[in-house]
Amino acid sequence: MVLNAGDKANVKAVWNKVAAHVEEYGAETLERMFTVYPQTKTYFPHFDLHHGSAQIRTHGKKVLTALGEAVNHIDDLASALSKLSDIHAQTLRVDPVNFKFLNHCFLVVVAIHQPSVLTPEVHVSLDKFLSAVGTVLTSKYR
Ligand code: HNI
Repeated sequence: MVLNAGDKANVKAVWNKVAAHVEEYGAETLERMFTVYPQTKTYFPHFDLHHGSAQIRTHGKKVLTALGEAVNHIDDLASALSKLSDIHAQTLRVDPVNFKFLNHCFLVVVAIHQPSVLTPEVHVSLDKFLSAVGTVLTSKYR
């Protein structure tokens, strides 16, 4: 998934709106994922998954902060995400299909909270970026 210059600018524009809300949007993304794709809950047996859970908020913030780091290193996602890629492939062993579910839920959250920023063109660019992140995070499975 090749991000062109326009895609990169679009993703940065989205992140200007998301950056101030990483905990809120991150938690909502996870809650949506756990509700819509309940099989994703199996990776979090040690979490309190109720609405408003402190663990979900903390984890949501971690996930979106990592995505923000990826935006900051959008020209070199493989290096920026190398450590996280190791963790997801070797320790957590999250089935790659789940990255599509998380990405979709995040797109829904952006659409709800920042409708004006999510033009069709920006939607495509954000989708490409999230796919690229998912590809890197699932690149070290063996
Ligand atoms: Ni993910 C831990 C980022 C997708 C299940 N994940 C993390 C951490 C970050 C992170 C950051 C904390 C790592 C550490 O402790 O150093 N995860 C991301 C990103 C994506 C992603 C950026 C995709 C955009 N993770 C997923 C998916 C699942 C997932 C799709 C499963 C459905 N992640 C986990 C689990 C942990 C985790 C499980 C460990 C949580 C804990 O605290 O025990």
